[in-house]
Amino acid sequence: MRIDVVSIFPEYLAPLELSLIGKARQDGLLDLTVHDLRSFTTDRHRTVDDTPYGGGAGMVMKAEPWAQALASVAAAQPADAGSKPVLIVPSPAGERFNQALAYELAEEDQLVFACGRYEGIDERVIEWAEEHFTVRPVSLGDYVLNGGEVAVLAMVEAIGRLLPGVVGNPESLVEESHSDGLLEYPVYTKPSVWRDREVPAILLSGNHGKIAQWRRHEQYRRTAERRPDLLETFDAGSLPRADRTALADLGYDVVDGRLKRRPDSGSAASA
Ligand code: 6GU
Repeated sequence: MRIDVVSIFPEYLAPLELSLIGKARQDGLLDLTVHDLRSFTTDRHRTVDDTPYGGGAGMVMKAEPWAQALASVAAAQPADAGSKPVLIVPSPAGERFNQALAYELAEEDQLVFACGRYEGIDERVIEWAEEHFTVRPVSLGDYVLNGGEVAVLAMVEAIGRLLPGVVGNPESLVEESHSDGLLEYPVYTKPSVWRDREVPAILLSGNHGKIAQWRRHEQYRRTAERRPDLLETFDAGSLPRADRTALADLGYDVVDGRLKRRPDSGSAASA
């Protein structure tokens, strides 16, 4: 995969040289280039922003430097690419980033991230970019960051670790939070007793069927307690009886393949 990041703070992306993503770049699994937006300006002051039409606080990023930068990275499209590159515009006004979108974007040949600062980028750039890219404004969540750079660090890590060969043991991708629409079960390591706290006995039993069932039920318990919204969209169409019993204990019944919270059930956290 090829990734281009355009930013006025290229140094902000330095962590992408470290750890798993840094290793993936060294190994040639990920071809990532960070571009300085200011190098695409033509005036003496390397201006990237100006005051907003219509008035209001803050500054808006000018269209032309962005068009020059994006045209340049679009021209660098891999020769074997089958489609237009995807232009991801980090913005609190975008669609929500999640694990499903990470998997979807991990299939692309080229991703371009346009890091906005200030009050955002002149909207005409976004319209113009549709000619060269599939444009996707994307948000990490319902809060505001000063610019797209931190969001790009998060998204590149989430996407990059899904590329073949980046994570050493691909099985660890299967058993993690959100891979199956639920939160992950709790994990423990030695010693079996630590400051008078014991590891759940089932995990020491050697009974792998029982352990798998316990972990599954812990996933339901945690998800009901912390993220009940995830259970509303969870596909409960073909769950084993043991799963349905565990969910019933938490106050959820399966109705038409969906989980329905029983009105008379108490706090989801109590079971
Ligand atoms: Cl992707 N960008 C910015 N600037 N702020 C955010 C965000 C993204 N996601 C949440 N807040």
